[in-house]
Amino acid sequence: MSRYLACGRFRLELNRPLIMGVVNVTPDSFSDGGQFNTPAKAVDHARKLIEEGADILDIGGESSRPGAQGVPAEEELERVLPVIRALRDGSVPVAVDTVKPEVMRAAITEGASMINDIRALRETGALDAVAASDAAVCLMHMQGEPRSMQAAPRYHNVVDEVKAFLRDRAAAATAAGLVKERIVIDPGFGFGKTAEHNLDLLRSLAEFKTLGYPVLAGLSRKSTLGQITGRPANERMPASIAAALLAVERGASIVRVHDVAATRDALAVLGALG
Ligand code: HH2
Repeated sequence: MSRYLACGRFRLELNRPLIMGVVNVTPDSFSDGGQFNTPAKAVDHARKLIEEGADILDIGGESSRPGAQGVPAEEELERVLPVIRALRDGSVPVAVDTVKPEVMRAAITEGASMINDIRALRETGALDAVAASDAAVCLMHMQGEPRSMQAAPRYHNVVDEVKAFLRDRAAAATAAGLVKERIVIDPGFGFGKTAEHNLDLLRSLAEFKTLGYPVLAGLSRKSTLGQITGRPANERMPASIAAALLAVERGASIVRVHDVAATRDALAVLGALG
């Protein structure tokens, strides 16, 4: 595995776990209830996350929560472009959470350094949109589509199937011209998976590293943590910290989280053990 991630003008060393801070510019995200649904509020929130120690910001203009409806590209761009422009000259790379090639292209042109795609560049034109740039990409596994993915998730062997999918998508990305140093893989916790599937993936997370790419884990505030603790999304911070630590212990290079300051402290304790 490469020791760094090539991410636009940034080179992120992977000798310690990195924190990706979530900034949803959406009215309907499950996790933060549309609190940052104007560009100005999202930018303020992003700056706070940088102060708290975020290594990457993940800007999302379309909710992918179970049951979510898609938004047109123009609306997504109206949400994310002002945020990218306000943050692009800052100290940390800006990732954009999108599945649409036209949003990817515009986001990269406006200064995004990474594309975070829950469809792993399967949309027609998405591979080319990223390959034509120097942006990094996160390839995530999802069974089905957000609208219906939680209806009846089914696998013979969730770990093997998700691994095979990510191996194929990484091969497609390298065939399209991306060097390995630009690619991150993600098993996609909660995307067409039951709580048991998610726990199987977390237990076996170390196996994903054998594919040769840094692994990103996004468990923050997710419903599996709600099922375990009985708590609503806004009370899942302690469970999210535990999940982030367990993911890093199992080899995750990047954790995608809402609570950056608390995650930073928890990872500092883990790091102190050496
Ligand atoms: N999870 C969410 C969105 N994007 N991207 C990656 N790579 N991995 C994830 O696990 C992941 C993701 C869902 O969380 P959130 O952004 O808080 O909610 P919403 O989809 O409602 O915006």
